[in-house]
Amino acid sequence: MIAEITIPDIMTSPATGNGQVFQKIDLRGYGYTCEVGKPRLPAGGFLVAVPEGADLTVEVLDTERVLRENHRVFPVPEPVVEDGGKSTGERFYLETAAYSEDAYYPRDVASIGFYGYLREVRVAQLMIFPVQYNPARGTLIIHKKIRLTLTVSGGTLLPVRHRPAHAPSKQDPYDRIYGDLILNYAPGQAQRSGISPGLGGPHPGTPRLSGQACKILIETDGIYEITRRDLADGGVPVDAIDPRNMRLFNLGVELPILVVGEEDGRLDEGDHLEFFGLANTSEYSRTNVYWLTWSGASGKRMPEVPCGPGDTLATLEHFMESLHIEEDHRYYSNVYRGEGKDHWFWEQLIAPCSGTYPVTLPGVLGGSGTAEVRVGLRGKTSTAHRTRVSINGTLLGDLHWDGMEELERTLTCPEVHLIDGANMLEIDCPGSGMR
Ligand SMILES: [Ca+2]
Ligand SMILES: [Ca+2]
Repeated sequence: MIAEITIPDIMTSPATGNGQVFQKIDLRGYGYTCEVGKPRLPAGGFLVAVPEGADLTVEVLDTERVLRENHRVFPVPEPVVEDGGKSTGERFYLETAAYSEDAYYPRDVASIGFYGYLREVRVAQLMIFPVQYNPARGTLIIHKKIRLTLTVSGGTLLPVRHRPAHAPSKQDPYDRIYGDLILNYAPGQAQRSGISPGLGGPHPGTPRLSGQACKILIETDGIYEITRRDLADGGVPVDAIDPRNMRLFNLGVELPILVVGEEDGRLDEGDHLEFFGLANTSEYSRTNVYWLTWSGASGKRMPEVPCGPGDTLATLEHFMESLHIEEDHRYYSNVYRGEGKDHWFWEQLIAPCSGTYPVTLPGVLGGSGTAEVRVGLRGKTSTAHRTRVSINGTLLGDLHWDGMEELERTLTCPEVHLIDGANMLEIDCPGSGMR
């Protein structure tokens, strides 16, 4: 598919920061780049419908461009995040290294952003950056017209959905909305998508029939076993299906499963499938959706590895063990550079303040060994931080760090300081003033 995008005229306005004069550059209908401290330039997002499992690539064929000199573009300000994770303002910040580079930013005029769903239509985001800026030379390239080619490769992981009887077949009331939002939308396209609407039951773990697939809803991490009876109760035609063809999907990606008793091609009493499921971690729901299908090709399976103890191994007297302790009580939607990062936190500590966390360690040897204590912290202000980590009153580390970044630090702890049973970990924030 070839697309031609005409860019409206840019608008510039003066702005000051740290006593210096900059220009803000705006384009009607466009947003902005969002890398804090780097030049703030117009960015546009367009949605392109793509089949299930397909990738979209973009190549710029040519552009009509003009060059402008003597510009100093205003940088993306740093958000100020206050209690509760809400952004309450912004402050000027300029990344000196980015502003001394002799290269155009953003590097590409077009790129592919996220993949997602607009109700039943799978879409990819086409990102357009019509203005590029070379900070070292102060030059702008303004692309007035951009011709590009979009290529779709791969596709259709999930089977085409069998529409339920009540669904309208001709006029989709959302067609007009899709048409406004999706570059290549053709009426009726939503019906050809492989995604089924929400036919699942309200009870987590209960599979429900939906055409040639059933939906499995889970709320906690763990290994799940689904028996022939569970599937029959959910309406799956257990006598008619070949368990070798069972496939499990999450977010359009097939996951390996274990199907016990599938070799004979029949799903008998006692046969079952197992998979490792993860809960959803968003602010809105713990429920994650897994799709089970059973038509077409054979599915991905977990490899089996023989791991008998053998007869040459000595009996272990002690061994290393890891314990992961994490509680998620507070959700912050606005986490600095938070894309793909943990938004759930145990507790907020505002200096001067300290928190204590009971830790049960079963079977501590109490010898001359060394344990590792790894702590994960996240700065909430752009100031300096000081954090002291102790266990059972023994100081393990005095950490000095800066900004709103994540900090993961591994500290060593002589085993003699650990107790077989109840231990107390302390995180102390005396305040940066003591630094
Ligand atoms: Ca069987
Ligand atoms: Ca967490």
